[in-house]
Amino acid sequence: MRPVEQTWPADLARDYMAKGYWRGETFPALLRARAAAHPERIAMKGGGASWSYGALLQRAERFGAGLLALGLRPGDRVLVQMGNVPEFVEAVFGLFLAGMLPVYALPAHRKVELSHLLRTSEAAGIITERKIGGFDHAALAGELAEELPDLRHVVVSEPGRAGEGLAHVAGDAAALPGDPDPQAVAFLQISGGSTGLSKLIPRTHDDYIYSLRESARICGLHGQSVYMAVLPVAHNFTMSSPGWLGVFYAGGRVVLCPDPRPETSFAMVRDEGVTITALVPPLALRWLEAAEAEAPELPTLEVLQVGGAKFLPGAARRVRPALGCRLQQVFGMAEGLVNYTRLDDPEEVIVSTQGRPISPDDEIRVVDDEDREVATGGSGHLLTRGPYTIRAYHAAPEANAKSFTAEGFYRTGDIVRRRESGHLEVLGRASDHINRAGEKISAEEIEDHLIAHPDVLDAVVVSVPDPRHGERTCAFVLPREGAAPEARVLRGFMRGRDIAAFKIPDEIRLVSDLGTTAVGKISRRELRAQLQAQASETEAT
Ligand code: OOB
Repeated sequence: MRPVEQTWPADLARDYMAKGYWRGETFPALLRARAAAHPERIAMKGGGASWSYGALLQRAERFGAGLLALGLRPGDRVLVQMGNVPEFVEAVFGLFLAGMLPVYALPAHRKVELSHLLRTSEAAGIITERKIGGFDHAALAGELAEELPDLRHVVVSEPGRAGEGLAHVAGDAAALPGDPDPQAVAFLQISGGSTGLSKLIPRTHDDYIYSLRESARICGLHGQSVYMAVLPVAHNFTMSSPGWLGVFYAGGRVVLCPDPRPETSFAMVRDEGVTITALVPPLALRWLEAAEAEAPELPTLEVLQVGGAKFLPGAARRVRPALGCRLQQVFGMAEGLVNYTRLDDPEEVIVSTQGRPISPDDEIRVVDDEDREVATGGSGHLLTRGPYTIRAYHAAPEANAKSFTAEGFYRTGDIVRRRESGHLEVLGRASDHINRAGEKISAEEIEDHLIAHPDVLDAVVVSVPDPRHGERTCAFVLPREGAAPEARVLRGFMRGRDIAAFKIPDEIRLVSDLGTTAVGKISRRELRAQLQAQASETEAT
């Protein structure tokens, strides 16, 4: 079995320790410390269950020991595929306590993605729910176990008993191993690419706990914070920015929201006294629309985090008036680097940037196509390295050669502009510019103008090959409920916004749906690729 490693150069590792970033904390020690300090405090509620820190530790120990009793060994990789249920957290901490490495899959993953993740990680086990959203995951796991010789154990969380789904896997906590090496890999996260097959991201105890400890501080978390998990709990944003792990770090409470619709979420915010939650932009737009219609009373909600994809300034400005809370933009990646707008940043910075890095030692380079540094204020490719950004994917030499520079910088694939203050604006992906007769147009800039129109809920702009301009712009527009703005009207509206004429879309198509990706966010890169193909196809016929 190939070892899972993640190493930083020795001198940097020493520096990160000396600066107090890496403190030798580990996940087993973290949960034990919280359970010792606040045994009775509620750590998590969801699916009818309510667990104190003491109860969570006890369950995780019993489950982890149960995995050892089944024959799994410390060092084994175990894929976890579950919805937003408390058993997910029990399983993950059970694995940590047993010295095993969780491999995080999303509920939407099916055979192709799962078998890729299982093979690449050489996973010895899979933990899943019998059914998620009607799909039979137990049957699929069984099928995969027949095909993959490494996959020897299938553990199925049984439905119908609040928080008791994993109770049948139990062992004696005395069998658990000692604390792991803080610089060892704790788990494998998956890369956010919404197309193709994900790469595996090995994160260590030290590096990940540094990022979530600082995230908790930046987000102002404390023992009374109540975080509502709406997005999938296995996604890096929900897990550690500050996510449920950051909340546990701070000794607060996590509540799991069963479905992301505004009605359900608003009721949960009220019932549970939620202080902070995190959304992707399309969901944030739905919340804004609902809140503007019904003006819900959400007095406990202090912070709404929005991230994962670009949240356009026009929408960002509506958060405080509609929801009565502060907005925090989060621009992160499972590979490491996370940027936050700070809670006390000026409004203009909060609505129009995607924040600045967590760490003073997050090195940021903005470069042109030839890797030459671009002056502050100019736009370019974002490269980064630092105390919690990986140096390599697991078992992916080709991807590593493409994704990391010789000096160990990660090529994020994002085009950004860096301000004097260090705040970053995400302008798009490397291929999201439209080059119209030599004029570069940022798709997002045009989308931002379009969504400023009261009849437009969302918009995606792509380039289409054009005989005259090389490329021209095509805008797919999702109108608000009941609206059907005419192209002529939208063009007139955009002209009224004092922008260069070449930025007015050449073509505007109204659509009833813009589609979503596996994590439930609209990945604009993926969408543009799809819509671009569609637009070019209809062009050809
Ligand atoms: C988060 O992580 P991933 O790994 O699913 O996706 C990372 C990519 C980034 O490279 C960027 O292209 C995009 O998602 N992205 C954003 C963004 N946040 C992420 N693009 C524009 N604006 C933003 N605010 O998506 C993720 C991980 C941790 C925290 C938050 C998000």
